[in-house]
Amino acid sequence: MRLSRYFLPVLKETPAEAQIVSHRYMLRAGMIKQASAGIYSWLPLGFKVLKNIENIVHEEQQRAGHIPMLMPTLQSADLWRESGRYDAYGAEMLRITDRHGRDMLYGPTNEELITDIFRSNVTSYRDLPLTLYHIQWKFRDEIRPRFGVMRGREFYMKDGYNFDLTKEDALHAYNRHLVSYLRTYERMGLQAIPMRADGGPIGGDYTHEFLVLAETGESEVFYDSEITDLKFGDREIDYDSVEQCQAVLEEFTSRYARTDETHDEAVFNQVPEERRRTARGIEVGQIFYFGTKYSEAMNANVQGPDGKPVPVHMGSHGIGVSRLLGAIIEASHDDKGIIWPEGVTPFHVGIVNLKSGDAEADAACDKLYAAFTAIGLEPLYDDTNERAGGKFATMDLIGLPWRITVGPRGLKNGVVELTSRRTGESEELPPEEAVKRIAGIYGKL
Ligand code: P5A
Repeated sequence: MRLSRYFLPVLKETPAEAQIVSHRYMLRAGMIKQASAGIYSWLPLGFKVLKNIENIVHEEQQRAGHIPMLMPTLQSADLWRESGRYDAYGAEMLRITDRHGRDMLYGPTNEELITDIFRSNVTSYRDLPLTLYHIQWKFRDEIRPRFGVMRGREFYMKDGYNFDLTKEDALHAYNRHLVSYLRTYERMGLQAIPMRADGGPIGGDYTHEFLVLAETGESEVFYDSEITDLKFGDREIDYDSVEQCQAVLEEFTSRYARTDETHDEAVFNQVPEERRRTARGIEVGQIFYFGTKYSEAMNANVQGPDGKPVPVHMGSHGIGVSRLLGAIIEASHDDKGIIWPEGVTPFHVGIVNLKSGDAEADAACDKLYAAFTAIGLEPLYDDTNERAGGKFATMDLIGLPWRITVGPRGLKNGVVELTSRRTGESEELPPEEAVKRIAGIYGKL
């Protein structure tokens, strides 16, 4: 993409309404614009990152064997009356009446709708196990929407639902989700720690939240510092293996790690004092096992092996896709702007032309642009007439992990400058070498 043809409305001023760094940078980098309280338009740069995050979530869900689909945002109130949550959900639910006077709602989550799909189509235990998921907008009329996309009213969530014959099978589905979430967050450059939490309006008392440690996080958390040394890494896992998934769950949940909802001072005090930590965290996901809560209320039975109807065991599993943009920025920025991890960056590399209009500089930039495009990498090429300082400031703000600076002086010596956004270190090298280096970083050699 050439910057002269793009829509990147960066702001020079720091918006007064933004209290935390991720919100400030998302506004300044022209990623989002508030449409009304807690509701945002996703401008091109923000939309690109949102889609990158969504793609990682899709890939990891399908790697774990979960099946993608799409349910609507608007739901009928009747299903929620069956489960008893229409009244229980309270003021957070946005209720709508259609022209026929029918009660509708903008879905805050989808347990009822998916259970209805299941009971209408699945009748035998032979069709289990089954895990369906979608990535769709949700609405929760939060009393205090704040921090931009972190606590929105309209937000984007991946929500998945497992259906199993027995509790044991459903717990395997739970473990499988835990494993796939660890992989998912690490691919985004995040450490998200599973912590025992509370079921809230979703239900069930077996649930973990995934938290990214950050001072600006809304949750208070208590943990054994050893847990921060754990990495999932690039280990191969067989998602059908009960033992393998169980082993990962045990490895990642055996140390003390809880949110304030389930915190137990007496148990915490058994952790050696030097390892006890109290901190704040951003909740980027949550997994639940709630057994037959919805299947019993809504008659979602299958015929078991003995021919008798049995209610299915269920769980639901959510990832805060839009919140993740904020969480990643909170975890990865400096005083100049965002520093995107390679896994989610909106463009793979920035090209800064120090002298647009200079025939040699223009030709060198065009050549770099074509070389990256040919290997499937997407550059953002600043071909504008802005002065060098302004171009660098914009590149630093929007946080592309790598920048190539092209100017007549370097070109005379046959070199361009390659700069890492994270370390700030620069190196002069021939343009072909710079392309190779970037190609290697993104696994395109
Ligand atoms: C699990 C999937 C559920 O709703 N039902 C379907 C279950 N869980 S949850 O924990 O309530 O939400 C899942 C994740 O969504 C994100 N999230 C939000 N993101 C932005 N703004 C909000 N107001 C908001 N509320 C929830 C969180 O990341 C949460 O973990």
